[in-house]
Amino acid sequence: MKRAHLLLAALLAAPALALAQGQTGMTYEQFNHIDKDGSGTISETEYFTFMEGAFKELDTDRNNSLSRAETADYLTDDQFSKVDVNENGRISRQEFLDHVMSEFHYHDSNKDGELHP
Ligand SMILES: [Ca+2]
Ligand SMILES: [Ca+2]
Ligand SMILES: [Ca+2]
Repeated sequence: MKRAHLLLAALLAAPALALAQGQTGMTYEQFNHIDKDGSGTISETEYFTFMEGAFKELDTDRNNSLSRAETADYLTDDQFSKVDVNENGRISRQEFLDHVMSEFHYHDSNKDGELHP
């Protein structure tokens, strides 16, 4: 499993309790991997760039959407349905990015545009 996939799984599968506590559900190593400029925080741009890359890696047949098969190792059926907002059985790039960016804003509890470890 590639590193990006592990991180994605951690982010998307973060337990509800951790989310409620405002934690990112990331390990130290995952955090540093996304924090490209080493500032100690993850900016919106760093997060977006990482997630665009994660989408490309998951989209193994390159049709610009994610099937249940492509995400089977990382998302449960319930999680898939949550991201597939228009319920067409595929996660589009837009649905994916909308979802992960809403997570970013959720975790950015002090609204400074940065995620702190
Ligand atoms: Ca940073
Ligand atoms: Ca695909
Ligand atoms: Ca969809």
